[in-house]
Order: sequence, then structure tokens, then C-alpha cells
Amino acid sequence: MHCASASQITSELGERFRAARKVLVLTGAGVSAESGVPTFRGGGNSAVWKGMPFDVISSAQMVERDLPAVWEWFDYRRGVLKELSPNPAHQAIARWQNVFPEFTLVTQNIDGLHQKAGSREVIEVHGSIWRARCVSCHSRFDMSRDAVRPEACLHCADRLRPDVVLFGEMLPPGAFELAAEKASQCELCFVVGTSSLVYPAAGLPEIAKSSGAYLCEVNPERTPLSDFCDVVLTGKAGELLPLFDQ
Ligand code: BJW
Repeated sequence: MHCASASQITSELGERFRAARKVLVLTGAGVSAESGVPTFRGGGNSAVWKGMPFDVISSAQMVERDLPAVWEWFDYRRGVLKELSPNPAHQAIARWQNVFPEFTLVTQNIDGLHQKAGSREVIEVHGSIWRARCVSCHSRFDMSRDAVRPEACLHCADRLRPDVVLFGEMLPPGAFELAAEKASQCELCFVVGTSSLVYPAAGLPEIAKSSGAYLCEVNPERTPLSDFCDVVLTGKAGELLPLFDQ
């Protein structure tokens, strides 16, 4: 077990953090782990809903086959998430938007905790659990706070589905392209709490690095990206990221 300490932030990383003008942060499920949100692949592949692994229940095929079951799974998760709060990692990242002249936050998370921490512009490459989307006309409906999920599309009356990107589905138009553009322009890129297994999001750090960015991974475990990074901070995001403010 690693204890987060300011000594992990090397002098080179500290210098780059202070000097950087364009910073990009890519987050994954691990950034919300300390808020109580289960990760997908951490903890022994235990993300299962009624006997179904998450890549079965969270799949495009399941939306076709059994949309009510998909809604049951997402309604349950919204109920859990409603009670949870951002942790010091979300809060540190929200502060950084006021520190750097150009700051981009890209998240794979659908939980909305970055916004709850105060992050203003968040590129959500995998959508949001707090919206529904019409399967036909693609109208979107807010389900945040106490908004009730509409039974059907208020415009065309067709079925609604969660506005999230399931396995085998395309990312929302423009989201990845914008994230990739920002990745190609940043000087410093943090990759926080992601197993770096799910593409195309996992390709963003590669774009950043090949365009000259300094790459810093924050994760208690090693990932396929670790060897590619300039520096790896081994530990929990909620303990490590606030150390940059000191
Ligand atoms: C901590 C911590 C702490 C713990 N602090 N860290 C190229 C090669 C191979 C395959 C593909 C490819 N391109 C596309 C694919 C297919 C597929 C894919 O990548 N599959 C791989 C798994 C092999 N990709 C797709 O299907 C994507 N679509 C696509 O590419 O469209 C084009 C296309 C269409 C059709 C055919 C072909 C191409 C869509 C991917 C959508 C992913 N959706 C999900 C589910 C969302 C809905 C839901 O929530 O139910 O999104 S899957 C799931 O994984 C979720 C996450 O956003 C995503 C990433 O997971 P993440 O965030 O990395 O979490 P974990 O759990 O994996 O890792 C947590 C990490 O945190 C761990 O490392 C811990 O150690 C760490 N951690 N505590 C810091 N305190």
C-alpha cells in the first residue's frame, strides 16, 4: 500500500505543472472510487447486475433485446449516485480550471461528479447517466436532481434510452474529435483513474504524448499506459492530486 506524499511529485513534474499553459486531464472510474462509485474492472471484475456482467447489461445488444432491464440497471445506479459527493480529486481538478490559461477535462465517467465539484466544461466522451435520449429522433431529456424520467420521447413518443455510450456504440458526435484536438495541443496531460483499456478514449494520452506533451498517470495500479508515461504517481487520486496545490 502506497502512502501519498508530496515527495512523489518530482521536481520536473512540479516545474512543468507550474509552467504549463495548456493542460488536459483524462479521468476514468478510479477518480470517483473514493466517492463510493464502484469501478468497472477494479475489485476482481465484480461489476455484475442480476448475474449479468456489466459489458452484457451495458451493451447495445441489451438495449435492442431488453430496454426495460437496461433502465432498471441505470435507474438503480442513479439512485445510488444521487447520494454521493465529489471527493478531493474532483475538487482539485475543478480548481485547476482556474489555474491554467487553457484547461480541458475529458471524462469517461457518466456520474456527473466533476460537474458537482464545480468543473464547468467537461467533455463527457461516454455520455451522462443524468440524461435520456430518444432512440429515434435523439432528443435528450434531463434527469438530474429530482427530474422524473419521461416514459417516452416528448417529441416523437418513441422509446427513450440512457444517454450513455455502451459497448459497441459510437461516441457522441464531436466529443472525441474535440478531446483529440485538445490532446494534440496540450503540454501536460494527466491520466487519472482509468485502466486505459477502453478505446478510443484510451488513445487520447497517446495523441498527447506523440504531440509532445508530458504524460503523468495517477493510479494505484499499473496499466498498459504506465510504461509509456513520463511519470507515474502510484496511489489514490484523492490523496495525490491535492498535493499539487501545496
Ligand atoms: C484509482 C482509484 C483511485 C481505483 N484513484 N485510480 C481498439 C482496440 C480494441 C477494441 C476497440 C478498439 N476501439 C474500439 C474498441 C471496442 C471497444 C473497446 O475498447 N473494447 C475494449 C474493452 C477492448 N470500444 C467501444 O466499443 C467504444 N465504441 C467505439 O469504439 O465505437 C466505434 C465502434 C463501434 C462499433 C464497432 C467498432 C468500433 C465504446 C466504449 C464505451 C464504453 N462504455 C462503458 C460503459 C458505460 C455505461 C455504463 O456505465 O454502464 O464506459 S465501459 C466502461 O469502461 C465505462 C468506462 O467509461 C470505461 C472505461 O473504464 P475506466 O474508467 O478505465 O474504469 P476501470 O474500472 O476499467 O478502471 C478503473 C481504474 O481506476 C483502475 O485502473 C484502478 O486501478 C483505478 N483506481 N481506485 C485513482 N482511488
